[in-house]
Amino acid sequence: MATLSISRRIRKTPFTSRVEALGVKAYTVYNNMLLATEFRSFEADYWHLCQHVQVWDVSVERQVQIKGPDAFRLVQLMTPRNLSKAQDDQCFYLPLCDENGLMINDPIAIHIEQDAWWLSIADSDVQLWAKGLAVGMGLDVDVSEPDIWPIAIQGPKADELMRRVFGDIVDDIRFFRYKRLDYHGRKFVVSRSGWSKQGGFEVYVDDPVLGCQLWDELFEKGADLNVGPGCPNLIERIESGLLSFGNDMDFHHSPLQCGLRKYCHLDQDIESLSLDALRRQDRQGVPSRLMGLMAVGQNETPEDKTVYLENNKIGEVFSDCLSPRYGAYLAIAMLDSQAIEKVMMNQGQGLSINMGSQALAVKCMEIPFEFE
Ligand code: THG
Repeated sequence: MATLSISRRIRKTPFTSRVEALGVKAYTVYNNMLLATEFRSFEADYWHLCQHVQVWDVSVERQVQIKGPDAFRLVQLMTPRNLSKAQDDQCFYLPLCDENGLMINDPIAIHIEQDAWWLSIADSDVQLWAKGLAVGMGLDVDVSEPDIWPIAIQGPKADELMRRVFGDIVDDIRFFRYKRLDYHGRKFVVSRSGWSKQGGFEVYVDDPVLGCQLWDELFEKGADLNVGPGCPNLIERIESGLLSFGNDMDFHHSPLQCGLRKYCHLDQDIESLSLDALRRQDRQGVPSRLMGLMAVGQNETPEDKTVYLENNKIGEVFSDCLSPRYGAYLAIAMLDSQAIEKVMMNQGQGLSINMGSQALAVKCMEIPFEFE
C-alpha cells in the first residue's frame, strides 16, 4: 500500500520519533494528527495490554479549552448531561449534541479551574462549533486548543508503573478524577481514565521536553514490568463496549441511539441546546440503535457489513473484530429498532451477515457485551 504524506495539516506529536523507534506498524489520522493503531499485531497488542502495561501517545485527544465567566454556561449548552454538580477534580464522559439532538462529539470534559473546562475530544471539529456558539450567543468566553499532548498509561500494571514515577499519591486518584502532580517542577494533570477497561491513567503533558523525559522514564522504570508501546486497541475496546465517534456513531445519530441515554438528563432543568429535541426523540422513539453482535466459534471477519433478519436488510456493522479471548466474532452494529424488538423476543436469535455463499448467524445483545 502507498504511504501517508505527512505535512503540517497532518501533525506529528512530540512523541512521534519515539513511537517510530518502537516499531509502529500503522497509523490513522484523528483530529488532523497521527494516531498509532498497531505495533505488534492487533492480537499481540491486545494480550500485551491485558497482561502488562502500555504507554500510548494519545496526543490526538486534543483539548478544546473553554475559559471565562460563561465557560460553564457554554459547556452545559453543548451537552444534555447535567454538569451543575461538577466537583473540582472531576472528569465527565459527555455526549455533545446539536439543537437537533444529534451527536457532535463524545469527549471527556475536565473541570480544570473555577472558570475553565477542557473538552478532551474525539475526532471532529469541536473548537469551531464552540466558537460559533460563543459568538452567536454573545458569551464571555475564550475558546482555544492549547498545546497539550496526553500520554495514556494502560494495563493491569499501570498503577505500579505510575507509583514508581509519581509516587504513592497516584493511589489517591479515583476513577474519572484527576490531580495535578509535580513532574520536575511542573504540574501535570493526571487522571484515572483512558480508552481501555484494563485500568490506567492519562497524563496531560503541556511541555514537550518534559513530556519526552516522562515518556523515557516510563520505559526505564517499567522495564521489569514488561512495559511496551501501545495504542487504543480495536479488540479490547469492542470487548469493553467503548464507542468510537466517527465509527460507531457520527453527526447523523443521537445519543439515545448509541446507548448514551444515561448521560442525557432529560427530566432535569438544564440549559442545553439539545434538550427539547432529545425529549421529543425520547417520546417518539428512535428509528435505530447500536447493538452488539456475537458469533462464537467464528474465526473470520465478514467483508459485507450488512445485517439481515430473514431476507431483509435491517442494519449495518460499524465496527468489528475477532476476540481471541472468547473465540468469537464481535460487532457493533446500528440496527432497526423494530427488528431489534423482534429479535430480542427471540433471545437475540435470527440475525445474519452474508459471507459469500454462507450466512453467518449472529446473536444480538445490548452493549456492553456480556460474556458467559
Ligand atoms: N481519554 C481522553 N480523551 C478522549 C478519550 C479518552 N477523547 C477521545 C475519546 N477517548 C472520547 N471517547 C470516550 C469514550 C468512552 C470513554 C472515554 C472517552 C470511557 N467510558 C467509560 C465507559 O463507557 O464505561 C466510562 C464512562 C463514565 O463512567 O463516565 O472511558 O479515552 N482524555
